[in-house]
Amino acid sequence: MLIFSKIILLLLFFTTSTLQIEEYCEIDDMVCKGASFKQNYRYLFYDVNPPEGFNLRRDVYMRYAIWAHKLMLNSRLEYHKYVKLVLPPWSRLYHWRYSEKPEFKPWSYYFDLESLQKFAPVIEMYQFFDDVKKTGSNKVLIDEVYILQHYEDMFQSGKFIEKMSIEKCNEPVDPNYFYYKNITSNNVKCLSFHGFTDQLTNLFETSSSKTFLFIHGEVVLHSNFGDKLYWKCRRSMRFNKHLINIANEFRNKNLNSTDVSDKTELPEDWKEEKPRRTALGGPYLSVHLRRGDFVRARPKDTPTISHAAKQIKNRLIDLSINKVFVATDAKINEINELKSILESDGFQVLLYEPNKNVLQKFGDGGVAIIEQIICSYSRYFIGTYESTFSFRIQEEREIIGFPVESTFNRFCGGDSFECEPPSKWKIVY
Ligand code: GFB
Repeated sequence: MLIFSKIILLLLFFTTSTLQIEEYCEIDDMVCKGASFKQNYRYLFYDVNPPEGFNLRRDVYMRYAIWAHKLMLNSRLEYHKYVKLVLPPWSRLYHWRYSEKPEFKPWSYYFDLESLQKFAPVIEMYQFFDDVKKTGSNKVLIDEVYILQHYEDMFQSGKFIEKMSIEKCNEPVDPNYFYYKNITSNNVKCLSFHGFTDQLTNLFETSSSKTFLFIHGEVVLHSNFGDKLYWKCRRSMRFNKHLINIANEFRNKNLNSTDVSDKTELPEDWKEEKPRRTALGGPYLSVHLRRGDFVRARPKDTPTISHAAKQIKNRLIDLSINKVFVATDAKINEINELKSILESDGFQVLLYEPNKNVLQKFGDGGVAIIEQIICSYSRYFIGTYESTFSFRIQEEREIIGFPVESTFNRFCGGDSFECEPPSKWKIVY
């Protein structure tokens, strides 16, 4: 706005107890003064509703990573471009039963951090703390905390109108964040929100604060869902190389599957990647058979073990394949039941069983990723309806370049063999 044209925005150098005026930017000239300016980043934090699982969190990451990517490239003002998105560590996830050490796992345990950084200006939480320690403190007082919440009447009008406003909090305010005792704030507001990440840009660009935290980050929707930028960000989410190697070894040893024979080689650099449909996949069927809370919460869409076995058998016969790889959170007795039905019909059933080292180092999250990778390279995939675990496998298969028909398939619940097909989130640009 014009009224701002004479305002000098002060860049505030972050310390926990005091705020020092270090450098400034003139909005008129769009320039920043101060030799070490580039080192003085503004930090964005986000967190996700605690019960949400690993694979929804991966999607929420993309919303903020794309936003940070755009701030870095497109901001009106030079100083808005010096932004860092701080990755919330993986801790105390509801579904991860294996006692995880360290408790706050950095993203590099699961993803290739360098690859993420080629798309978005991300840093790990411990790297942020390293910056904080340089100020002589280990306490963090976040300048602006927004607890995002849905409008109570959001779905009543039937119209999608983007809006946001500071309102009364719907939930009690928790004074600590990310389960850390040394991160807090004196400036916490509840932000009722309806819309996409880009709507947050105004909030960021009209403030001189150095640190921002968005709690319930999942309330904000993708501004770029399904477009070229979306897929660029998704491609940047390559897994930790160690996990890829474990999955590849398993494919090679047990499934006669290699990238060369499966036509699934991906270039080292994903930046110029284009959509493709050339992958063949290894000579096995893969399935993601979600059990756990789905059995209770979604009985209509979740098959019994014997009905899942029938669907697997039919597909193996159609494909003239005799091996199935099963990714599942099923109980051991359910796995045994599935195996015994299929094996008695002469089919080979494979599951990934981690050794102690893998489990200790990467925990349940690492095991889940290894299974997801193995599913991503099969000739044909069947997933579980509306499971984000299955969605992420489907995205991976889109990136690798499989024919659409080999990817967007699901188990039917009840005793039916025909059911509503899954949404097809294809790469179409
Ligand atoms: O990733 P996720 O949230 O997908 O699944 P949904 C939750 C967790 O369950 C994963 C484990 O992070 C894994 O730890 N898990 C699920 C599996 N399937 C498998 C599997 O095939 N193999 C292995 N190793 N682990 C959401 C839940 O689950 O569904 C929400 O997070 C809610 O809390 C919602 O219940 C309905 O989208 O399947």
